[in-house]
Amino acid sequence: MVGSIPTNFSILPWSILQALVGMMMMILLRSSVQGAVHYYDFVLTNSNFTRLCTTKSMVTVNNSFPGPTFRVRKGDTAYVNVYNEAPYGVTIHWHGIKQPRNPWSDGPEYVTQCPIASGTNFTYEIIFSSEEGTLWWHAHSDWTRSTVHGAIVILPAEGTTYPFPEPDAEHVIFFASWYNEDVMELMDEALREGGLTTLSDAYCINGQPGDFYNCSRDDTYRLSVDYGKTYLLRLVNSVQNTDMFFTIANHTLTVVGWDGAYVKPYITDYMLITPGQSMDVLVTANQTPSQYYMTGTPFFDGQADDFDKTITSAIFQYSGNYTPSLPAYPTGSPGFYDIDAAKFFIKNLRSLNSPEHPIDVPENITTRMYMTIAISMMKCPNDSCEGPDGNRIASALNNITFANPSVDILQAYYNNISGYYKTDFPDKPPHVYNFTAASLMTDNVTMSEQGTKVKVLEYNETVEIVFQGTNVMNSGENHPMHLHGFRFYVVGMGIGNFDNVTDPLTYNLNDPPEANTIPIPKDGWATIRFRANNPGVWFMHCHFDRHMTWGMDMAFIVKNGKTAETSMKHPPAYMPPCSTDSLYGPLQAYLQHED
Ligand SMILES: *[C@@H]1O[C@H](CO)[C@@H](O)[C@H](O)[C@H]1NC(C)=O
Ligand SMILES: *[C@@H]1O[C@H](CO)[C@@H](O)[C@H](O)[C@H]1NC(C)=O
Ligand SMILES: *[C@@H]1O[C@H](CO)[C@@H](O)[C@H](O)[C@H]1NC(C)=O
Ligand SMILES: *[C@@H]1O[C@H](CO)[C@@H](O)[C@H](O)[C@H]1NC(C)=O
Ligand SMILES: *[C@@H]1O[C@H](CO)[C@@H](O)[C@H](O)[C@H]1NC(C)=O
Ligand SMILES: *[C@@H]1O[C@H](CO)[C@@H](O)[C@H](O)[C@H]1NC(C)=O
Ligand SMILES: *[C@@H]1O[C@H](CO)[C@@H](O)[C@H](O)[C@H]1NC(C)=O
Ligand SMILES: *[C@@H]1O[C@H](CO)[C@@H](O)[C@H](O)[C@H]1NC(C)=O
Ligand SMILES: *[C@@H]1O[C@H](CO)[C@@H](O)[C@H](O)[C@H]1NC(C)=O
Ligand SMILES: *[C@@H]1O[C@H](CO)[C@@H](O)[C@H](O)[C@H]1NC(C)=O
Ligand SMILES: *[C@@H]1O[C@H](CO)[C@@H](O)[C@H](O)[C@H]1NC(C)=O
Ligand SMILES: *[C@@H]1O[C@H](CO)[C@@H](O)[C@H](O)[C@H]1NC(C)=O
Ligand SMILES: [Cu+2]
Repeated sequence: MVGSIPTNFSILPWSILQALVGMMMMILLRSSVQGAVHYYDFVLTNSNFTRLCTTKSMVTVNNSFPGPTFRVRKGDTAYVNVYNEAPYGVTIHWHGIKQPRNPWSDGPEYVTQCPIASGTNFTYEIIFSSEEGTLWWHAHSDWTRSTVHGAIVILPAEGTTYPFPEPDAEHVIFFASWYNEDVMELMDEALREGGLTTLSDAYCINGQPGDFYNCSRDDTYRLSVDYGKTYLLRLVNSVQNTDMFFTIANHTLTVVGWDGAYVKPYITDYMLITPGQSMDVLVTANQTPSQYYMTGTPFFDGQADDFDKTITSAIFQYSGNYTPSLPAYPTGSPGFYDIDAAKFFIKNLRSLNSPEHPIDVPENITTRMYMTIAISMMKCPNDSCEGPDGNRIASALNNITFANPSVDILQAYYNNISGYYKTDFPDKPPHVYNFTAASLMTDNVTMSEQGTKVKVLEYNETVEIVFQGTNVMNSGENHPMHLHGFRFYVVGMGIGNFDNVTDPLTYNLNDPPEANTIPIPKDGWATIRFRANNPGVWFMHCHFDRHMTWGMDMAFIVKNGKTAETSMKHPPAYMPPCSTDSLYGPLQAYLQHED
């Protein structure tokens, strides 16, 4: 077959051959410059799954948990037609993908769209730009992220390579939570009663809890490896409310990517990955052929001690002939409360900052924000809620508890409809107090104000946000803050109250890592910078779902620039209408009226 090609070509006249070669060149150029276009169908349905000896019906994409992984190259475009056959409205977010000029397909419910109603479909246009590595997709409505999620693999553009030796193979390692009960019912109950939320029953790796749970051993995820080969593992954490440590017994890990950007290779025995983050790591199968546990153990730094204290596992299994013993268990896995191990890991991530992967850290800042992060409370009628003193548990950024509007902010902004949001999100906390004091229980600190407030930015502004973790309600813990529409540089991090004179002197402007989700240290601060060069409406929130639902959210509106290329794209012909059967929308509206 191959030999016949030149023969066929030789009978063509020279000019036609030239034209053909020209056309092929053009196609090649087009595909390397503009990227390929992919089409996918996602079908959201309810179906039965059994874990821990419990069978329940839950919503997934294409009956799979986790859902399908899709693979693209840097700069490609994907169209995903989502058919919602679930019994309630759902939206999908393309986590970490900047979506230049295209907030219409970003996905957070009531921020950029209303839910796709049951029985209808909506097509997302996903525009890949500078992202390279591993990102993911997940539902961004109610708590459906728990079962509606999957990985996105973004390979280097055609003609380019990884900044490390080509791995022999690659695999996705996806962390999620498993609840024996229906997560929508758990959410309904938590919001109705205003108290704490139910903990998960298990964590999973690639949909399986693993060997340390009942009724799970037969289905533990096994990764088969060959001695001497190097594997690229693409980790994603979609756990609902818990950070995870990841370890492989007897194997060293080399972290090379974080949130769809490369980092300087960092060699370690364990990793910390928070909900919302994705990380790429190389591991070489260079140990005695045997079986080794890969474990996901929770990391918790709060005071309430209310987290799922179980361990998920999978098996790193060498191929070949050997007498299998019990898998080796990691000895270097940090303890559940090992705050120093967590800090040490984060501190060691640095951007690659090479000629092929340069960075561009904003230096002249035009907008500075200082933003407190707090667990808080709101009053309930007759003090009838389950939080302290009959109050409703809430959370806030700069004392504002975000409320979902009934019409999404993007639509209201684009069509100039007033009444759904205000533009007065504060640049700093309304009161300065000792944010990290040991006891912060007085009403003037614990009670937050509910509202739908955004911060408006001019196109191309350079933004710096100092996040200040607080101990309000004596509930200090780390919060994985996630920004849509951008990737930011993490230029600084520290413990205690931010000092605006001495702390900036510690900033790393040379090789700060780029990310979309960063854990703000417990009773500490972190500084991020980004350039507001993506017009649209972009959500920012804690990636612990219970905190997000309680109101630890805000949004940016980035105005259009002066040209068409610096302005939002026009909306697609169809956006889901804002009158749906979503549980959260009406429920929250009801709560607001009740107060
Ligand atoms: C999902 O399922 C639909 C219908 O069975 C199928 O056409 C589609 O290709 C599947 N999508 C993916 C991403 O696997
Ligand atoms: C799902 O599980 C429920 C309860 O175990 C059962 O009643 C139902 O028939 C199952 N549905 C399907 C499609 O298997
Ligand atoms: C719904 O799906 C059909 C194909 O099944 C497609 O023609 C139509 O464009 C989709 N509608 C939206 C809004 O995506
Ligand atoms: C397994 O089941 C036993 C007996 O029902 C129970 O005591 C134990 O807590 C369960 N273990 C886990 C990890 O769920
Ligand atoms: C794994 O490491 C432990 C601790 O260093 C060692 O005792 C054990 O023999 C190793 N296991 C294998 C299978 O090499
Ligand atoms: C920052 O502003 C100063 C003074 O306006 C200017 O000299 C400098 O070039 C700017 N730096 C960058 C990186 O834009
Ligand atoms: C609050 O309590 C009063 C007196 O018991 C009762 O009349 C009223 O209906 C209650 N309000 C709500 C919203 O439950
Ligand atoms: C704030 O509270 C912390 C924790 O109690 C304490 O160590 C620190 O000294 C306090 N700072 C100030 C300025 O009072
Ligand atoms: C709250 O009230 C307490 C006690 O009256 C007071 O010491 C504290 O300064 C107040 N804090 C704020 C932020 O107003
Ligand atoms: C937050 O706002 C509420 C309601 O306006 C107010 O009572 C409280 O003092 C504020 N808290 C802080 C810490 O500013
Ligand atoms: C945005 O700012 C950068 C740096 O100052 C500048 O190079 C660029 O031209 C600006 N872009 C637009 C569209 O104004
Ligand atoms: C620095 O912090 C102090 C007190 O915390 C405050 O008064 C001052 O306005 C801040 N300066 C800037 C430039 O934000
Ligand atoms: Cu949080």
